[in-house]
Amino acid sequence: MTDRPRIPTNLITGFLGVGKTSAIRHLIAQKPTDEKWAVLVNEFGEVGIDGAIIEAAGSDYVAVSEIAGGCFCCSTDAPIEFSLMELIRQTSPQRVLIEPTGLGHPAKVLDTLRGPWFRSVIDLHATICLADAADFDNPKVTNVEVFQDQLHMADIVVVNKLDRTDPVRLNAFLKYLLEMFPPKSQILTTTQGQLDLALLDSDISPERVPLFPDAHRVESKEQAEPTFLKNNISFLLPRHPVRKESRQGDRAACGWLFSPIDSFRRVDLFELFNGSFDVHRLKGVFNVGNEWLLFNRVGGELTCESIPYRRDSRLEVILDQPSFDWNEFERLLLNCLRTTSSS
Ligand SMILES: Nc1nc2c(ncn2[C@@H]2O[C@H](COP(=O)(O)OP(=O)(O)O)[C@@H](O)[C@H]2O)c(=O)[nH]1
Ligand SMILES: [Mg+2]
Repeated sequence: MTDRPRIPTNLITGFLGVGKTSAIRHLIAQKPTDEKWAVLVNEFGEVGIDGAIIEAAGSDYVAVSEIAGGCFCCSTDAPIEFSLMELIRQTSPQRVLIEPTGLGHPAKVLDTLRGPWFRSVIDLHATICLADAADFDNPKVTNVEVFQDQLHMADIVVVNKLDRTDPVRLNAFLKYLLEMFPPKSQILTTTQGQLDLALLDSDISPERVPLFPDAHRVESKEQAEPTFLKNNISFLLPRHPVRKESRQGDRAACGWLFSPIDSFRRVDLFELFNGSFDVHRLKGVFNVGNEWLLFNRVGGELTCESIPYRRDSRLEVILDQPSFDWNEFERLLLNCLRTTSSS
C-alpha cells in the first residue's frame, strides 16, 4: 500500500444531530461518478443508522463501513485502526470521509490518523466541524468538554441549520468562533449540510491541540461489552426485536433491531416519536409496508423522509436524562406494528 498515492481523508465532526450525515450525503451527491470513495461512520449507540443512510445515498463507487456500539475515541471495542485499514484494503478508495459519533472526541482519532498505521497511507486534510448555533445557547451542550474540543480542533467550522437560527444567536456564535485561537482557516454557514466539494481539499493545521484531552474516556464497563447487534439480522424473529441499552455520563441510550418482515403503521410511529420525552437524538429506519422511512429527531424537531434502504427496521434513541423506562417504550413501539391483516 505504501507505493500508492496517499488517500485524501477528512474528519467530519460535530455534536449530536448537527448535520454531519447530511453533509456527507451532500458531498457524495457531488462525487465525480468514476471516483471511488470510502466512508467510515462511528455510532455511539449499538444500532448503526448512519451507515444505512449513507449507503442508500451512494452507489457502487461509495463503500461504507460502520462501527457501532461506542466511540472510537474512548471504547476499546471500536478501534479505528482495523476498520479503516480493512476498508481501505478492500476498496482502494480515492477519498476517505470519517464521521465520528456526536459524542466523540476528535483528538485521539486525529492522533491515530497521523500515527504509524496511516501516515504513509492517508493524506489528512482539513477537519470540518458542523455546528448548530442553537447548541451554543444550550448549557447541556456547551458544558460538554467534547463539544468544546470538537470546535477547538476543527480547521473549518460550518454553522449549519441557518434556516432555524435567529440572527442574534448566530452573530454571538460567529463572534465566539472568530475569537478562537488558533484561528479557524474558514468559518462558513449553510443549511442541510450543503458543503462544497472543494472544501475537502483544504489543508489541515498541525498545531491544534485539545483543551480537554481526557474528556470522554471509557466511563463504564457497559461500554466495553462486545457489540452484539452489529448488522447481524440472522437471529431476528418477526415481532421480537433485539434491544441494547447503553449509557454515556448522564445520557441514556437504547437501540432496537427488528426483522425486515416487521411492518409498521407510519401514523403511530409519528405519534410515538413526537412524544414529550427528553430526546436529544432519535433516528431510525422503518419498513412501513409500501416504502421505508427515515425518522430523525433532534431535540423537539422530528423529520421523516422516504429512503431506498431495505435491510431491517432499526432505531436508536439518546436521551438527555440518565435513565428511562425502555420496557414501556418498547411496548409502545411494538404497538406500532401492523398485524398481518391491518394496514
Ligand atoms: N432545519 C434543518 N434541519 C437540518 C439541517 N441540516 C440537517 N437537518 C436535519 O437534522 C437532523 C440530523 O441531521 P444529521 O445529518 O443526521 O446529523 P448528524 O447526527 O450530525 O449526522 C436530520 O433530521 C436532518 O434532516 C438544516 O440545515 N436545517
Ligand atoms: Mg450522523
